[in-house]
Formats: sequence, C-alpha cells, structure tokens
Amino acid sequence: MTIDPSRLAPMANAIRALSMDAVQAANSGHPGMPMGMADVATVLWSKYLKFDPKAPDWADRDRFVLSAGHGSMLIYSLLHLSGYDAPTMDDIRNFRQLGSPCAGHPENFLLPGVECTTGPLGQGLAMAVGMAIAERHLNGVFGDDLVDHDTWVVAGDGCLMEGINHEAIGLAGNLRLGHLKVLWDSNAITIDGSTDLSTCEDIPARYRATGWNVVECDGHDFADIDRALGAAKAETAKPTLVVCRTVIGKGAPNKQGTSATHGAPLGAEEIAAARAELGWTAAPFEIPTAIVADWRKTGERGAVLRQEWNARLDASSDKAEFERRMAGDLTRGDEVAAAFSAWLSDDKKVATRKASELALDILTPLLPEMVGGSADLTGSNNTKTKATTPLTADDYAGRYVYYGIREFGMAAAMNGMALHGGVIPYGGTFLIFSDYCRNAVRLSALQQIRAIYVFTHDSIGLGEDGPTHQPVEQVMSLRMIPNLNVFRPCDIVETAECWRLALQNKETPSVLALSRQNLPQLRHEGDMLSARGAYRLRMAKAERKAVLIGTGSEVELACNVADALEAQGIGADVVSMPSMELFEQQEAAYKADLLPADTLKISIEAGVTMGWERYTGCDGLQIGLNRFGASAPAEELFAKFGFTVDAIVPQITNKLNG
Ligand SMILES: Cc1ncc(C[n+]2csc(CCOP(=O)(O)OP(=O)(O)O)c2C)c(N)n1
Ligand SMILES: [Mg+2]
Repeated sequence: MTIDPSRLAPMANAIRALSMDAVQAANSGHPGMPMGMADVATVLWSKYLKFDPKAPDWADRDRFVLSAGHGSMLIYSLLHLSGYDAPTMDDIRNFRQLGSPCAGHPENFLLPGVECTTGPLGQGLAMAVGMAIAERHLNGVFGDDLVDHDTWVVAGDGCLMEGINHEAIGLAGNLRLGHLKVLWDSNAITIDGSTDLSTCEDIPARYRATGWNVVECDGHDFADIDRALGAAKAETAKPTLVVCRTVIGKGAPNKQGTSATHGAPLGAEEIAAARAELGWTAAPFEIPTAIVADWRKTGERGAVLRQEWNARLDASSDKAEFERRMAGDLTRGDEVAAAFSAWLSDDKKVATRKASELALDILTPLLPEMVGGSADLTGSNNTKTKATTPLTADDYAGRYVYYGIREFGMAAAMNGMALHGGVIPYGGTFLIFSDYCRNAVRLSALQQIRAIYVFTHDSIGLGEDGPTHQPVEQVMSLRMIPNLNVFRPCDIVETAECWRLALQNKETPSVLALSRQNLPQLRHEGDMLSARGAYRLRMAKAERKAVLIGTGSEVELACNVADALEAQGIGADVVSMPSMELFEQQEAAYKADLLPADTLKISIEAGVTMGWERYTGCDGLQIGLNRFGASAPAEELFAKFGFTVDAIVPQITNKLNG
C-alpha cells in the first residue's frame, strides 16, 4: 500500500475512536497511548508488518509486541480492524470485562495475534529480544527460505526507563539483532506528569552506545513515519530504535499532551470534542465500511507472502523437522530414556548441578531445539555442553547464549524465545538471584510457556560465599507461583527425571534447584518416580511411627535420621519430594498412602519452614532454616543450624513420647 494520508488518517482515527469508546464503556483503561501511536501503528501495519489475519500462527510472520501493554486497546483495534477472527466488536465492547478476550492488558493465551503478555513495563521489549534471537537462530539453522522475519515493538517511556531495558538492549546490541525494530512512543509523559520530573537521559545516545541504530520521526506525519520505518526496515546489521515524537491522547483537544489521558476515560464531553476534532461522525463501536475495507487490505500482502512461503516449505527437505520444532514436540524419547535408565546401576556421588550437566550431555545432542545459556555463571551452573556451541552475531546457529550478568534480561529473553517457538530455552544463574528475574519467571508461568530455569547453589550448602548467596526463602517462594514446577532433586537419578519432566511440560515452566555440593546416589531402581512429585524412597523396617519428608540435599539426611530411628526400634519411611506441585496433582489415595494420618510427619529442607505444615500437619515437625545463613564451609553450617542426625532424632523421639 502506498502512503496516502487521506486514507491513512481515517484508518488511524478508527483506532482512536475504538480506544476512547472502549475505555469509556469499561469506565477504566488507557486511551492516551493508543491515540498517540495510532498514526505510527497504521503505517506499520499497512506497509511494513508481515502478517496474515487468516493464519495468526504462521511461523514466518513478523512478531508485533505491544510492550506498553497498558495501551492494550491499540492491539485490540489493530487485530479487529485488520480482520483477525478475534476480537470481535462485541469483545471490544466488553473490554476489561469478565469473559472478554480483551483483557485489561494483552494476554498471549486469550487472543491469537497477541504474541506475549505485556503490562509489566520493559518486559515486552525484553521478550522481543528473545523472539529476535530465536528468529536469527532458526534462520541460521533453516535458512532464509523458511525463516526471515522482523520483530516490531511498540514501547513507551516507561519501557525504556525500567532497569531491564538496559539489560535487554545490551544483549540485543551485542548480538547485532538487525531484525529487531523498536518504535518508541516518545510522548514525554508518564503517569506522574512530564518525564523531566524523573529523567534527563539522552536515550538515543544510550542506544547508540549499546550498538543500536537510531532514527527519529514526527509520529503524526505519515510521510515522515514512512521514511523512518523504511530506514528501520533497511537496517539489518544492528537493531533499530525509532524515536516517534508523539502527543499522548492525540485527538482529544483539551486533554491531549497531558497525563490526564494516560489511564482514565476521557469523559463524554471530551470524547464529543475529540469526535469533532477528528471529523469522526460514526456512532460508538461503528466503523464506516470504506475504512474497514482499507484496513482489511493491510493483511493482503501477508496472505500472498504466506502462500509463497508455504510453497517453499512444501519443497523443503527440512519440512518435517521444521514443523516438529515449531510445534514444540519432543523427539528421540526412547534414546533419552535408555541413556538415563543406565544410570540406575551406577553409584555416582555428584552435585546435582553436575548431574544436570551430565543429563544435558545426553539431552542436547538429541534435542537440537534446546538453546542454553547462563547469566555469566556457565562454569558454576554447568549449563554448557559440547553440543551447545556459542550463539553469537557471527554464528546464530549456535545454541549457547552468553547472557552476561543480566538475570532479568535473560529470563525475559527466554520467555521471548519460547513464545517465538522452534526453540526450548534453558538458562542458569544462582538460585539466590532468581529474585532478580522473578517477575519474568512469573510471566513464564502466566504465559504458559516452556522456559527451564537452572538455579544452582540452592542452599546454605554452597558454604563460604555466605548469607548474601545462600537461598533461604527462594525455593518456597518460587513454589507459591501458580503454574510453575519447582524441582529440587536429591541425586543424579532424580535430576535426570526432573529434566525430562521439565521438557515434557509444554505449558508449564520449570525451575531446577540444584546443589553445589556433592550428593550420594540414593536411587537405584524405579522409572520416573519423580513424576508423582513425591514417592516412598525407603520403607520403614520396624513398626512405622514416623515419615520423613526431604527434598534435594536433605534427602540423604532424612535417610540417616531414619537409620538412627530404626536402630532404636522406631520405624520410619523416607519420602523424597522433588516437586510439591506434581505431588499436589496426585489423587487423594496416593497422598494418604504416602503420608498416613497415624504417623508423625517430619519435613527436612534447608530453607524456610513456612508451608511445610501442609504435609506435616501443625502437630508434625518442620526442620528448616528460618533465618539467614552464615559464611563457613557447608559441613559446619549444616551442623550449626541443626541439620544433623544428632540434632534431629531427639526432637522426633520427644514428639513421639510426648
Ligand atoms: C514494572 C511496572 N511498573 C509500573 C507500572 C504501572 N504503570 C503503568 S503505565 C505507567 C506509566 C508508563 O509511562 P509511559 O510508558 O510513558 O506510558 P504513557 O503514559 O506514555 O502511555 C506505569 C508507571 C507497570 N505497569 N509496570
Ligand atoms: Mg509516555
């Protein structure tokens, strides 16, 4: 489509009308951002964005990310007007109401065409970096014929101000992600007012210093927008920031340019004034047919391109493998199972972080879609294998990302990679720094995607680095996040099982909490027992009085405590519980059998005890650590904090006798 302002202006005004009317009807929402970026978005969608409304999942579509998620009416308008099946006009009328896919902020699982869930500022852009990594990686593997698309982002002042922006653009600049284009809604307004209240940053200078190309435009001049987007499209050696100088709430004559338009309905009077200003005479939620027709044409380019792409895919010898990877289906499961079952007959005493590396040594050559990485702790997280050669600007086909010291940026990029599809991202850092990336882990869970977090150094067992590095509350607090599987395996066999479970769960992200210190192999039989979340590792010999529940490095201690109890004639089961979440999914009879009502139940985990009452009952015993650790060798710390047979057994016998 050529740029004809006389047609584009009404198209943009359709976005403005829908946005102000929907927010007014909901009596809540953010009209300012969609009204301000309507002109830029109209040029992008009508001339540059590669999409086909009839095939929202087309693998080679451009990805469009609305990082400024509060402006959700922008993407709902774009999807509706350009002819996606959803949202319908009724959905838009019900903006922000229960049951409408037009949620307050865009949700990837509610609407095809919404590539990711946004709203937490900065993360959309950071996820887009991951999408652009996945795109270049798959391009490196499958070539231009199958993979050659751009990632376009609309970001606000807030997205660029958040700390994660620094991490994300640093990663993108160094990887020279030339197919990433960020359109900055530079309106100099945030909620509190003018941006000079809080910043004097030269943002273009920061982007340039980070390896980005920067272009600018008047965000309300169609020809100028076209020029800038054309320049962004043409630049493929560096990511591009397009500074779009805009007026927030553009079109609302009395409120535009002020934070009053940011997050509140404009009100009936101002909406009437805006209609007059824009020359918009249609009733609320009605779009004149000529304008709808112009919008419907925007998808036609993509439809043609998709037909051509389909023909190339059909002719490609890579078709089956490409489709498998994009579908996220695993392969070679029998070989994986056989390799791991051979471990049962070993007797390997290794840290579970090392066990994870041994598992990855088996998994990564068999599953080429696995793309690993670490936030500068590769040698500690044990995340790199021979098969995962570095993914760099010179070799995008590599499979290992050096994320740098950017935990939040890494996790958000992993989300973007998983959302893009075709890769299964895993990435490591110390468990203690899961707090640095926690909101991205939460978004993995909310978005129902398979990101796998390798969080090592999972307790005071890391020793001398001391309390700043010793997780105490992290394991339990990660368990509180819905739809996140937290695994804390006790030995090499459980570690392999947990890796398989993490890979098998397409719609649930996983955390693997792994030890720094060596742990003996406790399992020599059984297949995928971790799939139940918890299982009886050892059965009481004497009459059963106690059930010891341990996780990770404390399962060995639980076994030693059980031995000491048995020596006194007290029967004790040992239950290993690598995943509370999977245990919660078991039927009641299984749970009751594992944790019988007539026994004393004791949890042992080197972390906060809050929550363990769920399994021990209030009359059980919770052995844990409800304070920060200390700096000393691990053995001494476990002794000091009561993680010894001698400290635990009397507590149990006292309880049993009392
Ligand atoms: C991480 C995070 N912090 C705070 C908010 C709340 N919030 C939503 S929009 C916004 C202001 C954003 O300003 P800008 O990006 O310039 O958007 P504009 O006002 O121009 O639409 C804030 C603070 C949020 N959504 N995410
Ligand atoms: Mg702003």
